Parts: sequence; structure tokens; C-alpha cells
Amino acid sequence: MTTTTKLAVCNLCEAICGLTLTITDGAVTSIKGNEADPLSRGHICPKGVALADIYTDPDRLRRPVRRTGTGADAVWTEIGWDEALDAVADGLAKAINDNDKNALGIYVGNPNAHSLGAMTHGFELIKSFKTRNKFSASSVDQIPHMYVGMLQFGHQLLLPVADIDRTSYFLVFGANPMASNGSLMTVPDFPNRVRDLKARGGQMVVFDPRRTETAKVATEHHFIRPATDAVVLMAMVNTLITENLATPPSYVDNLDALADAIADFTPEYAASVSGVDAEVIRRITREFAAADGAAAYGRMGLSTQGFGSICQWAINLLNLLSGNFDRVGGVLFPEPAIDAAKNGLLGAGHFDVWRSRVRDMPEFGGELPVSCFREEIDTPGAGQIKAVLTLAGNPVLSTPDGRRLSESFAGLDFMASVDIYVNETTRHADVILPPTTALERDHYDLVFHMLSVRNTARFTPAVFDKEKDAMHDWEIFQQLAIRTGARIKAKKSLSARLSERLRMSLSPTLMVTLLLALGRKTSMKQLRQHPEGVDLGELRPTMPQRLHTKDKRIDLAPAPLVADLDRLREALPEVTSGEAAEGELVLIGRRHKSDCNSWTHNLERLTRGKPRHHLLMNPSDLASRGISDGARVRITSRVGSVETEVSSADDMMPGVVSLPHGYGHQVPGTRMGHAHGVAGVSINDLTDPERLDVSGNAALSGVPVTVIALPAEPSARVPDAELVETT
Ligand SMILES: Nc1nc2c(c(=O)[nH]1)N[C@H]1C(S)=C(S)[C@@H](COP(=O)(O)OP(=O)(O)OC[C@H]3O[C@@H](n4cnc5c(=O)[nH]c(N)nc54)[C@H](O)[C@@H]3O)O[C@H]1N2
Ligand SMILES: Nc1nc2c(c(=O)[nH]1)N[C@H]1C(S)=C(S)[C@@H](COP(=O)(O)OP(=O)(O)OC[C@H]3O[C@@H](n4cnc5c(=O)[nH]c(N)nc54)[C@H](O)[C@@H]3O)O[C@H]1N2
Ligand code: SF4
Ligand SMILES: [Mo]
Repeated sequence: MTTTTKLAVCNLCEAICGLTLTITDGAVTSIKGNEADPLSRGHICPKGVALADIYTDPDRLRRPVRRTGTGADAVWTEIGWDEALDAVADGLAKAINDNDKNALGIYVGNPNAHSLGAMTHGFELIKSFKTRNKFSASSVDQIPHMYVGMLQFGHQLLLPVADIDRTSYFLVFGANPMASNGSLMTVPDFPNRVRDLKARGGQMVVFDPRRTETAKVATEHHFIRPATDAVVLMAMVNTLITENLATPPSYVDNLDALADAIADFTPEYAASVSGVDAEVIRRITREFAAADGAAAYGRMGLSTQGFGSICQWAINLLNLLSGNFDRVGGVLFPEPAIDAAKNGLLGAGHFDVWRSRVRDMPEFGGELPVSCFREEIDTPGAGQIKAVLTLAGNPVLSTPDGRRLSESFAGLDFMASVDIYVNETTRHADVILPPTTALERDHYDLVFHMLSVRNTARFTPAVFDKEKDAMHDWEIFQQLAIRTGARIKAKKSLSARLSERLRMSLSPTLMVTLLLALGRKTSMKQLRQHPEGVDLGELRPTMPQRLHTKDKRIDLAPAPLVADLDRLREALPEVTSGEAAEGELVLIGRRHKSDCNSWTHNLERLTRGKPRHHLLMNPSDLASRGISDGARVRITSRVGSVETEVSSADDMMPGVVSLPHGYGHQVPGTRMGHAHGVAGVSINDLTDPERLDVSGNAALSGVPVTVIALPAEPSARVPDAELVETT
């Protein structure tokens, strides 16, 4: 028996925990958090332990597969890499040659951000196609943060991070880091960091329509009616200004314009729309301003609502006006060893340089809102999408009106996916190309070191050699670029082709080596000597030098955001009357500690225990509808209808119901969704592609729905999404 120890990194969420693996005779026998990791300090959650289950998962694809037949009759046959790559190149090139470059639609899913190879080579591949029909999970996620970062700080990646280890007042809107482990804030070991915050006398104040795991460890929690945060936050900003509590840094402009623009957002007004008491709004604002280091933070619950950009703007304003911007104990900008904003790896961002063909929606950073995906496939005419390539994603479960998007995928001329599973999306692909997974590839995190609560750097060599006849994602991307490029009739210039080739010929690890040298904060040599990670110190003030705005100043009142306040005002009468008509409820999502967006639902380790797919509903809402706890209910929105079980939950704000996202698995012949605890329906069969933020981000939160009880017998009409339910 031979036993070795190897270091690894978990790529299943933004906390990027360092792990220690024990490997006995080639099999992982234990996974623990690495105490020596300067960022994650030994933290691990149940998902980290499941990393080895993904590696050995019999459901996971290890060779390319080609589909014959459709739907329940689909048959998947393994084929060789050469044949598979050529088939994909043929299919993509044909759509482009027969139509034009926009005939190719691309969807980029979340796991790309967690793979070094996808970051270094995926974007090169996408760029090489030059299609305008690019979509990603970003527009059901964080585009408002990036849009506001671009407008105020001059770069889409200049995102301030709460200095959680030194703050004395952490104000949280619409985030649940106790379950999510933090987002746009890489904060491994959040539970202990909050414990320390409270131990030093600090406060954590949470605004959320659900009394979440995070709300439960907070010093104070307030229910807030979904999608009304913009008004509450602006009332707080207004209070800072009118009570002369505003002490912004010298490098800001337009305080007076801001004061005028939001003068009508008073605490009383906010109270009438949000259900948060006006005196609570005033008191919290004063406490925030008086605290010795305070940080406002808002995440998914804010960015995925109709006024997500106004919300993120207001969060920035709270930090700026209270003097907590770029301050120890407030919010600070990490200084990563590879700074993609500084070295130009990622551009500053742009908005509305072109628009979508059908709905005339502005692009952001070269991407169209994913809520426009389906109509671009379904609407005939020049520029119609005929072929789709998905890279590590599952938009059928993760984007609004996913059920109809699934129908659109089924009607494509050609579809290919780079993915490790047959899922609700990739089931429509003609060919699936599966790359290696986390334990088989080198990793340096190009994304999350930029958003981290401490400056660290870490390079993790692959734990296992890749199997013979396996490909890394970057190798797949390289081959797809070369093979498709060779088949596309409209030829690029020789120099363009050569530089593309050159950029894609370097391995991700070599690129990291070069980028580290460019950044001069550490080196590959040092990182290899310290695989546990190198500590580059606490976050520190770096502004205004790091602003990417032309004049190195911050506009407190960017025109597009001020203009959007009118849309907010127009929406208010509706919100004041309860947003919805009599009997209507509003739907929000939720994340669980052991879920990973729409996947890992076939892993026994992460799905055992009590079922967690239920609709959560306040007992008073159940009583007023005569629905009993545990009953089957039908939930209906403008877009669709799903049927599932309801659970009575005091933790829900009255009038608000919650379903988790990423559920509703329906791929015949896989274990996905069959494991105990994960049946359920897809919340995105209810969310509405017409509900958008000004940035184009989907408003997933606050969807008006009705809920009715169903007879005890399952209804005769069994919706698609339930076909694989085992309960
Ligand atoms: N209603 C509602 N909808 C939501 C959300 C919500 O809160 N509410 N959250 C949104 C958010 S924040 C996000 S990020 C999106 C996520 O949406 P997506 O990115 O579309 O979906 P994921 O569930 O992350 O699916 C990722 C797929 O990638 C595959 N995969 C995993 N690892 C790898 C890998 O290493 N390489 C490759 N090639 N494939 C891999 C798996 O098969 C998995 O099915 O969902 C969004 N949708
Ligand atoms: N365990 C686990 N961890 C994850 C993921 C996962 O799927 N599982 N996904 C990862 C990804 S891709 C992301 S983007 C992050 C997201 O990280 P978070 O944003 O921390 O996670 P969410 O659970 O989506 O938190 C959103 C919160 O907003 C609340 N909310 C909903 N609507 C409103 C509203 O209108 N106003 C307010 N104030 N609150 C509202 C919800 O009740 C919820 O508590 O998590 C990451 N980490
Ligand atoms: S918190 Fe859990 S899922 Fe996230 S990186 Fe750490 S071990 Fe992985
Ligand atoms: Mo996300």
C-alpha cells in the first residue's frame, strides 16, 4: 500500500479553498482543508470533499460522445477525439459559411471562471469566431456590479471588497455567504470570520426576504420586500446627505447632482414600498456612518432584480459617502499578483456598442443578455442563430424561461457542448467534448484572487496525470479554433491567424508564469516552492491611483444610472400596492450549502439527507390559501407553471416564496436528480426573460406568482420537469 499527500484546490465556489488530499494506491482516501493556506486557513465545506467524487463519477463523460435520436430516444456513442473535433468544426463552420458569423451562438457557463485553461484559452476561442451572439451566465449574475464598476471606477473589474477581517460594521443586502461561501468576495471560512467580527464587538446587519443562514448569525436581520432594495439603499444615501454625514474622498464629483437626483427617496417613502421601518433605515444609516470601519455589500439578491445596477451603485455610494471607500475596515481593492485590469488581459468594458437583433437590447462587454438567447434562435432572418456552442453551462436550468430555451435548442441545425455531463442543455448537442476535471489540471486562479479578502497567490499543479486519451479544456479550445478556422470561408489575414495561433499555443501554466513575471509580486518559482500559497499581505488603500477613469475621479451620479431612477419611480406605484395583484406572491431563489448551481445533484455525498427542493412559504400565506404544509402545489407565473411540494417556513417574509435554482433535472438515463433530496422543479421555468435590469441582467428575483394547492393525487398532466421525480 502506498500513501501520499498532495495539495489541491477546490474550484466549486469562489472561496477557492486549499485542500490536502491523501491518496492511497491511486485513490483519494481523505480530503481536508489545508491549514497552511494563507487565505482559506484550513476551511472546507461538504462540496470540497465531493471533489474526488466528481473525479471518479461514473456519470461523468470521459470521451467525446455523439448523439443519435432525440429526447428520450437519444443514444450517446463514444467516438474518438479526432472525429469529434472535426465533427464540431464541420457543424460550426457550416452554420457560419451558409449564413454569416452571427449564425453561431455561444453560451459560456459558470465553471469557466473556475478553470485556468478556460480563462486563458476559452476567451481566445470565442473571440476567434467574431460572432455577436455571445451569452453567458454573467447576465443572470453579476453584470450590474461590472457595469457600475465601469461607470464609476472606469473598469468592469474594479470591484471593491469588504475588509471583513477588520471592519466593525458589515451591512449585507441580498447575499447568503453562510451557504454560498461568498461571491464577488472571496472569503473562505466565512463562519469564523463573522464569529471574529462579533467577538471584537462588530455588527453584521442583513437585509433579506428570507431569514437565511447568514441572517441567523447576524447581529440584526430585517425582512425586505423583494426588489425594493434600490429605494431603501437610496434612502440610506439620502439620509447620509441630508443629515450631513457625508464625508466622501476628495476625488469624487457630482455630490450635489446626486443629492438632487435622489431627494425624493426618503426613509418614509422607502418604508412604504419595502416594509422596512423608516426609523430602522435612519438608525442603521447613522450607525453605519459612525462605525470605525464599515462595509456595505450586496450580492445576487441585489444584482438579479429589476434595478440591480441602481442597487450596486447605491452600495458604492454608501461606502463612498460614509468615508469607508478604500479604507481599512471599509471596502478595499485587492492587489492580485496577476492583475487582469492592470495588465489589459481584460478590457475596461463597454456598453451598448451594438444591440441584439430581435429585441434591440444593448451588449455589455461584448455579450448580449442571455434572456435574449431564445428569440435569436427562433426568429428567422439575417443573423439568426443556427448553431450553438456551449462551454460548461446549463442555461436550460439556469436562465429565464429555460423550458422554452430547451425547445429552441432542439430545433437547431447543429449544437456542440464542451461539458463533462449530459445535462438538460447538453442533451441537445450533436457532440459533447468532455475535458479533464479539477484534480487533473494545474490551477492558478486568475479570477478570484482579484476579489479576495486578503492578497495571496497560489499555484496548484495537477494532482493526477490526465488519462491517456483525455484532453484539457484549453487543448480542446485550441483544436476547435484551428479546425473551425480552417473551414471558415471568410479568411482572416495571415497576421491575425498567426497571432491567434501563437496566443493559443502557450500552455495555461506558461502563460501564468509570464503574467506573474509581468506583475512582479511573486514568481512561478516561489509559488512552486510554496504550493500552500504565498501571502502577499492584507488589503490596503490604493486609490485614487488605480482608478481607470480618465481624470482619476469618481462620478457619484453617472448619467445612465440617474436616468434609470425614473424607471424605478415608474415601477413604484406597482410596488407600493404590493407589486402584485391580490393573491399574488413574489418568488425568490435560494442556494444550499451542498448544492453547486445545477450540477453535482447525482452525487450521493451532496444529496443525502432531507429533501430540499420544496417551495418555502410563510405559514400565514399557507393558511390564507388553505394549503397544508407538505401539500403539492402549482406555482404559476406569466411565463409558466410548475408543480412541487410546499414547506411551511417562518423564515420566509409573508408574501414571499422561495425555490432553489438548478433543480428540475430531466435527463433520462442518468442519476442526475434521482438521488434522494434532489427532485424538484426548475425555478427558471417561472422566471421571465422580459424582466431585466438596465444593464441587461435578468431580474430573477421578485417574480410575481400565484400558488394553489393541488389534489392529493398527482395531477393527470405531468409536466416535463417531473418525469424523473422519484418521490
Ligand atoms: N433563478 C435563478 N437562476 C440562476 C441563479 C439564481 O440564483 N436563481 N444563479 C445564476 C448564477 S449566479 C449562475 S453562475 C448560473 C450558473 O449557470 P450555468 O453556468 O449555466 O450552469 P451550471 O449549473 O454552473 O452548469 C455548469 C455545467 O458545467 C459542467 N461542468 C462542470 N465542471 C466543468 C468543467 O470543468 N469543464 C466543463 N467544460 N464543464 C464543466 C457541468 O456539466 C454543469 O452542468 O445560474 C444562474 N441561474
Ligand atoms: N453552496 C453553494 N455555494 C455557491 C453556489 C451554489 O450554487 N451553492 N453558487 C455560487 C455562485 S455561481 C454564486 S453567483 C454565489 C452567489 O452568492 P450569494 O449571493 O451569497 O448567494 P444567494 O444564495 O444567491 O444569495 C442571495 C440572497 O438574496 C436574497 N434575496 C433574494 N431576493 C432579494 C431581494 O430582492 N432583496 C434582498 N435584499 N435579498 C434578496 C436571497 O434570499 C438570498 O439569501 O454563490 C456561489 N456559491
Ligand atoms: S467553500 Fe466549499 S465549495 Fe467553496 S471552495 Fe471551499 S471547499 Fe470548495
Ligand atoms: Mo454565479
